Amino acid sequence: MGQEESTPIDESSPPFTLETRTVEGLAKYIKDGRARRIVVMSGAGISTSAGIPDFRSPDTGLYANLARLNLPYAEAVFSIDYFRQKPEPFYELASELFPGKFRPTITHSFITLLHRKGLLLKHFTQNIDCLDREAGLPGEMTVEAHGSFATQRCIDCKLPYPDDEMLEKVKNKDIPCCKNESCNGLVKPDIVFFGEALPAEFFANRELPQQADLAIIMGSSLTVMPFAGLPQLVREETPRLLINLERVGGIGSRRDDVLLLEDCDSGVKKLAEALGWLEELEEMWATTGVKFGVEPEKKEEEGMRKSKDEKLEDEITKLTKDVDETLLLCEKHESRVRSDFDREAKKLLEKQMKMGDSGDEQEGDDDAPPAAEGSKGHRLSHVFGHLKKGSSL
Ligand code: CNA
Repeated sequence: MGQEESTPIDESSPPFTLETRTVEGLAKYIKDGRARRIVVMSGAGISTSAGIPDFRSPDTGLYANLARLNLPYAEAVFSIDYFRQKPEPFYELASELFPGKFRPTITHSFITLLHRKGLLLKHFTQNIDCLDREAGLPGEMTVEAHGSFATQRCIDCKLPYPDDEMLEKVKNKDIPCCKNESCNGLVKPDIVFFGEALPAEFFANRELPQQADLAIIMGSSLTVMPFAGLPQLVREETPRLLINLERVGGIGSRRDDVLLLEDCDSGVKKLAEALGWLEELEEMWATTGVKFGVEPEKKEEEGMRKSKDEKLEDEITKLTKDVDETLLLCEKHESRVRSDFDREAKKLLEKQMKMGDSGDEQEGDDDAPPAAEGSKGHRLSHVFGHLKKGSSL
């Protein structure tokens, strides 16, 4: 496999297959039904947000953090010769990485979504963590190029070892040995160590990238051969999307290469959004959290939406109550003012009637209601029409 031209494509050079070399251009290509055989190629970077370190990221990568295992060199933990002599460091690591502890990422769910939409031709992965299976992707859709923790066997006689017993051993950091007592060889998960051949399945499916009408490469440094050669097998006119923190493997040098140099999870969300699949993807990913005690996000969202509606309703009820109370207060106030007024008016009337009887003329009481201009005898009759007819104020 020759080394791919790595010079980035000249921006001014137009794409051949896509309308634009962008996520939107890719989404249109998929929505137009032109991508029906998608091949995904993934590496450790799709699982880092689940909490599993990759190998080679400086500081956070596994190789940068193996000092505690006292290895002669970092890769020794995955060397079959070293394992034969000293299996303990591998089992120390295995107890940390064993499947069941980690929730799949939204990127794993995106691969499952491609499959459910009938668009996934194959998922090639270098990962050994089985998180794609945990995200609901059927085992036969993935080529685990470097094997996985899913099964295990004796490294000498190859006798398979039971899953439940393996789980117990790994939990207790015990070293499992062959069930055949005459063999008693070391048992190892079926992950490919340095010095071991790749599974036959890898070679049997190696032609698939040539049949693809879209390749999505995610979270790999594309440094481990022969896996690293797979993107080059994709036909020249077939679009390739790289979602990775860094540019790798010469991707970005072809006319239909699209680069999203960022976190895998945010990259797949961008693509899903451009496709109009984001809600569906998030709902699918939410289901993977149940096992880990994470409430499905959709429910949370619904809850949030509901409580927003409820809050609005509460607000309206409160406002209505306030208005009612204010109106009631106004009515009470009006009726009190009115009755005070009536009382005063009545007092004034009686006084005036008395004065009328005695013939005295007297200026209005200071406390009495104001008199209408120019009126004397009928000052308040237009207001107090309910008072005794024929009476004058
Ligand atoms: P690697 O060589 O460690 O490279 C990882 C790549 O992913 C690098 O280019 C990183 O920049 C990039 N990356 C890291 N995090 C992210 C992220 N969140 N978003 C986007 N990009 C990111 O790993 P490869 O898979 O390329 O190397 C192959 C080895 C790694 C295989 O043999 C695996 O078995 C092995 N491995 C697997 C796992 C796992 O199963 N989860 C973990 C660690 C190593």
